[in-house]
Amino acid sequence: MTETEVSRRCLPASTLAARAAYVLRGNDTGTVITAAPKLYPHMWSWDAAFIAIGVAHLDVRRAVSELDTLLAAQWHNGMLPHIVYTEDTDYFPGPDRWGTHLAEHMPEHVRTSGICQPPVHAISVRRILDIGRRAGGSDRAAVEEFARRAWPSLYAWHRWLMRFRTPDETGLLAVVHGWESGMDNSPRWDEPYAAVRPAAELPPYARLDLGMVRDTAERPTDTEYDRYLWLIEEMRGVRYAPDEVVRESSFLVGDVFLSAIFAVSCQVLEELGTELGRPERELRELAGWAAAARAGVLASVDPATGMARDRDIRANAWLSARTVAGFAPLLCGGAPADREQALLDEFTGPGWCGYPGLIAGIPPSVSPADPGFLPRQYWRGPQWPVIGWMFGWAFARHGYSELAETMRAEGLRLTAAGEFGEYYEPFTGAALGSTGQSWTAAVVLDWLCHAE
Ligand code: 2M8
Repeated sequence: MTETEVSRRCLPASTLAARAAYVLRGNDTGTVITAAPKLYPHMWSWDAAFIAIGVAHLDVRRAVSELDTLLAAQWHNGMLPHIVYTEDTDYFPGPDRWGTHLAEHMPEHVRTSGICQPPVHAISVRRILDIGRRAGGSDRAAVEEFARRAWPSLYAWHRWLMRFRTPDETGLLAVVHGWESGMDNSPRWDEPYAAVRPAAELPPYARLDLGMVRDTAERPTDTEYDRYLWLIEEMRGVRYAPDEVVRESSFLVGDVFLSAIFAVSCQVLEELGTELGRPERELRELAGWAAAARAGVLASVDPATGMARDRDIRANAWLSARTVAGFAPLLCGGAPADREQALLDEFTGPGWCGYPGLIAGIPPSVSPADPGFLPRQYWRGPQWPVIGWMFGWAFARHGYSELAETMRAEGLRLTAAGEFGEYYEPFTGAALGSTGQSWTAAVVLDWLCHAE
């Protein structure tokens, strides 16, 4: 079958749901639902949050235990690590390369990476709570008990981000590695990565990811990997002490997308904390953190384009790659009405979701109108269902219910063939990267169950 034929197959909703459930069950090792069957045989932090939402529609307690596994790997200083490793050895870099056993704050019973990922977890807990409450009975009791238990861990996670990742006056939260953004090789990071110079001491390594995808051009290049691994060496050198990492890392960028997620997650956590009767002081802090991060996102907006920008803190310069992250203000809200409307128009217009010829109106990772757009290359052009889900969720939260419904319908159009690709070629709808990707199956289930 050709790519186009595959993409046009459109399964009935019930079959799609059954397949999504099958993928999630298949990727379940019992304690961890791996991010993907072969390419990613471990737990990733933000994947786990989305996966738990999808699983909640099948089995609320399994969703709770997935997040419990992640939270049990939380570092003693509050950081939620970006990977929690299973016993599988088919992924590189593994825990030995990270050398996180050297870190003062890593819990003894787990093996993790030494960086973090976007803080979508409060959003996940909130959604699972709502799904569990609707289910009623003992599910309701279990999920309510979980929310009470998880809240302090989430608060500690947000406090860690605030304490260690707001190194300048912009209000943006900073990442010390492109992997922390979740958008690993996005053009957002090209300039700051150009300043990362792997030294001769970079230990040799063999990539395993290239053997797991059909077309290696869908993955980052070796030059990019050298830089990714050099940053690990730098962090390992300071034993992952968070203030030293920020001081020493040759990559330090205020990440506008992560900051917007942080802002809205702080609000979600504050609302949940109010419901749970958490101390006033903690609730006030969360509101303050949300306001500071939101102000940072809104202040980053380029007056010429209306899009939010990352900030290269090392080079003291705004970054202007034209990526989906520019729509960050739509995630956290708070822009003046006319600017928000202009950004919504841009999002739905011919440069993005309305670009002629797209299979589905989900924002591509880079605008197809941009000269750097590469339709099959990871975070440099393909559409990511999970990003569509994030915007749909935010639209619903901010009262744009029609747009939220559009994201749901278009997300289902993109994924209708039922392969649950990691990402999709925007003009053919071909599933790229890994198939059977858990977070794709999870957001499809959530869209199908439509749990507003
Ligand atoms: C991708 O990232 C990992 C490194 O963290 C990789 O390429 O090996 C990204 O898409 C990231 O956002 C995602 O969480 C992870 C697992 O799905 O894969």
